Formats: sequence, structure tokens, C-alpha cells
Amino acid sequence: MSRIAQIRQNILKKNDLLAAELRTAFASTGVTVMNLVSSPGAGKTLLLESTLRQLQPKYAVAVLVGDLATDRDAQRLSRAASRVQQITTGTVCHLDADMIAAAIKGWPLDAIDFLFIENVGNLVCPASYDVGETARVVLLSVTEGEDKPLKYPTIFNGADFALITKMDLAQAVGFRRDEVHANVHEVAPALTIREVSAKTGEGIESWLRTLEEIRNGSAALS
Ligand SMILES: Nc1nc2c(ncn2[C@@H]2O[C@H](COP(=O)(O)OP(=O)(O)OP(=O)(O)O)[C@@H](O)[C@H]2O)c(=O)[nH]1
Ligand SMILES: [Mg+2]
Repeated sequence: MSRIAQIRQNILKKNDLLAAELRTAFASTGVTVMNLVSSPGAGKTLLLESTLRQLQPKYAVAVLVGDLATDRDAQRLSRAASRVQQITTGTVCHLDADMIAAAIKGWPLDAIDFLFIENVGNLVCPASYDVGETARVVLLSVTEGEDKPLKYPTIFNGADFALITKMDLAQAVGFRRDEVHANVHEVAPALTIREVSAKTGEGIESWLRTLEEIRNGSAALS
């Protein structure tokens, strides 16, 4: 193995160990952690804005949001949830377990029901980094092209759940539903796919139900 490959393997190993510690801490304090991954602009923040508003009356919800620069998403989300923190990664194209551990230091985990982690918009790097989540959700919008699962198989293969977003635009862009489902299942045969529009609310109830099922352990995840 080359020296670079060895260093990379060691970094991932260290990340996995810390992620396992985080997962134990989240499980023992009853926090359901959702890691949202997608390409830039697939609709993670808009979906979260709608999700938080609807979960808040019943659950205590917190959010960590990763971007290379700016706290724009945290500002958007802080209108919908009380505990929101931006992680700016500089040039790093993913969130890792270390960043999550640092961000939640001092947080009363016992008092949090759901923690949403909006990962850096990117279909490559976040696939390799476990952040201690309960479930990883990959979002793919109808405008991105039906071939994306075939081109970026790792992020689909590593996800527990897939959401096709911006369904309100499906007809306008000639979205080929069957082709996307077939492509997702070619690289991740057991992945459950749901379709949503954060703009119109289509599919949001089913998504909220899925979140509750993940929390109570009854969801059929891949
Ligand atoms: N029509 C439509 N537009 C949407 C929907 N969801 C998001 N958008 C729009 O798509 C753009 C990107 O949405 P964001 O929620 O910011 O996407 P994101 O995945 O958080 O983007 P990054 O954080 O930059 O990776 C915005 O202009 C949204 O208004 C949707 O369901 N329908
Ligand atoms: Mg965002």
C-alpha cells in the first residue's frame, strides 16, 4: 500500500472509532441522529426547514449544518429550531466524527430527541465518513439527472434511505421516475426510496412517519 493510501486508511479508522463512541452516546441518551447527504442544492435545508417546523411541537430537535463557508443555512434553520449550529469546514468537503463531537460538546443530549446533520453538499466525500448517525439519508433532486446513482454509487450504497426531492418539478424537467428507481436499485438493491417536495408538501407526511419509525426502531432500513 502506498504511503498516502496508508495515511488515508488510518484517518478513516480513527474516524470510525470516534463515530462508534458517538453512536453509543446518542443511543444511551435517546437521540435519533439523521445524516442528510446530497449534491449541493438538492434541497436539504428546505426539507429540514419544513421537517423541523412539523416535528418541533412534539420533539426537541437540534441541527448541525456543514458548509465550506458562511452560516447562511444555520441562519435559515434557526428560524425553525432552537438549537442550530453551523460547522464551517474551510476546504474540507465532508463532516467527520471529530467535527460533530466538537460541535455537541456541552450539549444536554438527554434533552434532545432528534439531531439532524446536514452534511456538506457533495456526492463523494461524505460517503466515507461515519458521523455516528442512526440513519443516513441520501437526497437526489429530479433536476440532477437519472444517471447519478450509477455515477456516484458509494453514497447510495452507504445510505439507509433515499429521498427524491423537488417532485413538483418532475413533469417540467421530464423526470424519468422508473429509470431513477432502477438505477438506485442497481447500486443499492434494498434501498427504500420516497419522493417528496418541500415546496408543495408532497410526501412530507410519509417522510415524517419514517422519521418516527426510525426513532422507535420499526423502520425497514437497508
Ligand atoms: N421547486 C422546488 N425547489 C426546491 C425544493 N427544495 C429546494 N428547492 C430549491 O432548491 C434550491 C436549493 O435548496 P436548498 O434547500 O438550499 O439545498 P441544499 O441541499 O441545502 O443546498 P446546499 O446546502 O448548498 O448543499 C433553493 O432555491 C430551494 O428553494 C422543492 O421541493 N421544490
Ligand atoms: Mg443547505
